[in-house]
Amino acid sequence: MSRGLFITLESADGAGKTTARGYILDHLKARGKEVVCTREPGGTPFGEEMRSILLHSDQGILPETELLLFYAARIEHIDKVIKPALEDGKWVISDRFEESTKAYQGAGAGMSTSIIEKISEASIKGFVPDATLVLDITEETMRERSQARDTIETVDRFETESWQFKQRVREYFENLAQSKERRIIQIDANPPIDVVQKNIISAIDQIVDSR
Ligand code: T5A
Repeated sequence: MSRGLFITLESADGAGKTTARGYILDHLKARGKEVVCTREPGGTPFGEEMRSILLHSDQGILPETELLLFYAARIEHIDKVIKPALEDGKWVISDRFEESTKAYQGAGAGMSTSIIEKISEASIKGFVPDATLVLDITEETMRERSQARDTIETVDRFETESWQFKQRVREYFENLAQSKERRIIQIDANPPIDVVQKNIISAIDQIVDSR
């Protein structure tokens, strides 16, 4: 049996990853793939507990603690969910993965790249996705979607960060989307949902057909 493929979705808040994960799942199933859908932070019972702390704790978590918690949850996620599924020949779609740490804790919160790289190397040891779809949105789209979506009840710790923080995160993903790295696929996530869906499905078809 051939190994499955690990595909991640990355973006600033509210660009459409969760929506995309749903139709990618349907499309891959229609193309005969067994698929595991997962997310970060989360993906395991431990990871979901960490998610609740990371997104909603009011205990004033230090940036270093936050960074280590994201990687702790990621180690569990890779070991207990992602690798076993891939070895079983399944395709794994994750709503966020390591690029989110580089964007939010790195670019957003200002943790140094070298510290993040050292912790990454010590914990997940160079495990990278086979493909990363980066949903690229402009500042204008980000403002429109966040106004339409955010209420006091639904916002998490990261969504209450300053606009400058959110801009640094968005710019990280904008630069990543333009990277020449082979696994990176840029998706313009500004148009209406049906247009974005068509482009994402076309990118997924290219990945399937290249296997
Ligand atoms: N985080 C995470 C870190 O800081 N470090 C890390 O290492 C990791 C892994 C996770 C938070 O944790 C942080 C980042 C995050 O702040 P989350 O809930 O996973 O939180 O992240 P969000 O991006 O906030 O998730 P959302 O569900 O809010 O956004 P999505 O998934 O990108 O967007 P989606 O699909 O839910 O769509 C949002 C809304 O926009 C509409 C949808 O219908 C929906 O209402 N929409 C569109 N509207 C118009 N046109 C389109 N093309 C649209 N696409 C979607």
